[in-house]
Amino acid sequence: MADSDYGLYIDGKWVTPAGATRFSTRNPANGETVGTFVSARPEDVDAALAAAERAFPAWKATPAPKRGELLLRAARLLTERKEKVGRIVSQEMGKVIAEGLGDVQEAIDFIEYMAGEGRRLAGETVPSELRSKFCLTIRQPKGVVACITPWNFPTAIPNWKIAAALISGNTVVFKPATNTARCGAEVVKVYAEAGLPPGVLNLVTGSGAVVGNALVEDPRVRAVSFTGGVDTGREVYVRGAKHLKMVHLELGGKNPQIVMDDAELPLALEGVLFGAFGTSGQRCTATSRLILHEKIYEPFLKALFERLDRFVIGDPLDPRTDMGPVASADQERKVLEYIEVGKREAKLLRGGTKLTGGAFDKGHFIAPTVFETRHGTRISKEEIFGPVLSVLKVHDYAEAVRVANDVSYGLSSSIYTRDVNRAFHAMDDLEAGITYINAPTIGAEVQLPFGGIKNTGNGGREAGSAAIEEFTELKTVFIDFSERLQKAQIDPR
Ligand code: UN1
Repeated sequence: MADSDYGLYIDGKWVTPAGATRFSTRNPANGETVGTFVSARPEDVDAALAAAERAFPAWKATPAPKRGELLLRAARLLTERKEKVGRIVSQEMGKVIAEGLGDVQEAIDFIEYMAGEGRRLAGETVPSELRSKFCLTIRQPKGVVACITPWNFPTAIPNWKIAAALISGNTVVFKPATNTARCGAEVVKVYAEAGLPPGVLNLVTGSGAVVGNALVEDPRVRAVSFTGGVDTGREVYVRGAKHLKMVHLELGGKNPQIVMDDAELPLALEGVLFGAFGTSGQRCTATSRLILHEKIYEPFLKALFERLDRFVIGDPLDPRTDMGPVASADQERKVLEYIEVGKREAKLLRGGTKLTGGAFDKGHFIAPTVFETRHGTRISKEEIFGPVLSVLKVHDYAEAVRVANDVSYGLSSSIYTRDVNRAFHAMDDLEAGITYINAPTIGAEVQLPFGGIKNTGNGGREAGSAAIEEFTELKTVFIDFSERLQKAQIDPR
């Protein structure tokens, strides 16, 4: 097998089950094959779950700082391979190489952060209402957990989940998105080579319908951590609910960047270019709405178009490229459909086409697209997940906030203003899990919680120390050393 052909990783071994069918991933910039993978069947998922279940007691019993040492080793290996894996990210997913390397760096950052968490995993101690009684909480792993991850951050997001799950003492079955399976497999390789005991982390590649559902439905899986689209997320939640399991969801966004009339306009311009067209708009945190104060509306758009005219679209591996393709044929179709919707209900100001001719013909390239629209149109409310920006004109701050908040999602948000009081108001007023002041909607750092409100999820947070909450059970312990029966709430006060 070539080194771009991968098996499943089950119980500490790379395996290609007899009779397995394979699928391949393709470079969205040129259609070349990036890797081939096993389409796991229900019996393969079963083997992975059995291995994870067997490995759990010993992994739970391993002191958390020791688990942390293994994570640190994985982080070092990934650091050594950053260049190689970053290129694979760009080849398989299409983001430009600086972002491919950034994806891997985000993975490294988070593994290192979680390695340190092995020396904390803190509970709390709380006073008792009774004498000679001690009350505390400890964190315990949940057991076997399933990590189901998307293609847009194909090394970072798997690690947000895997590293947090592992440091907490869980064992993991990991299903990466099918179109970035090689990135997923490269992540697993790093942990395997770091010396993780067999069964602690298992990789099952394949479709959501077969592999994803089998994981979500299996009673051995105590928690599911899923990042992806809102429709699939809802289905995962409902399936998991039948088994009363904890389902953590990170879903979509329709993230606004507000630019007030007192904003530093060149800075706000750089912000929206990065926020809207970085990763070809395929971040949950991408800026998909630009809410402009009417006083700066015309000059701001003029400056935006001047910059877009010089935007370089093309080969993601060329460091001069500003924007690569969208990630797949499916994604291209979906984005182009939305562009058609936009043409009917709004005014197209820039782009609006698939790019063709020369090297573009082999890939899924879409021109950076800007619509002028009124609030309430589909393109201004639904997640598109592509390089499509809706521009909305507002009269004042109150209207900006009203428009910003009037969507079903609430992940990221941003305001550019030099008025410090207004910035603090925005911090409170914007309905989102993340608010940036004078910075774009993308680019969260791993040591802070990541997640959103409304249809962006179901209340949980990833990253930061919140990640530990996702993957642990909180146990309350009462230690009575009074040597008599004490009755809380009943004994005389
Ligand atoms: C995502 O798109 O789901 O904050 C993750 C950011 C990145 C992570 C995005 N650090 O834009």
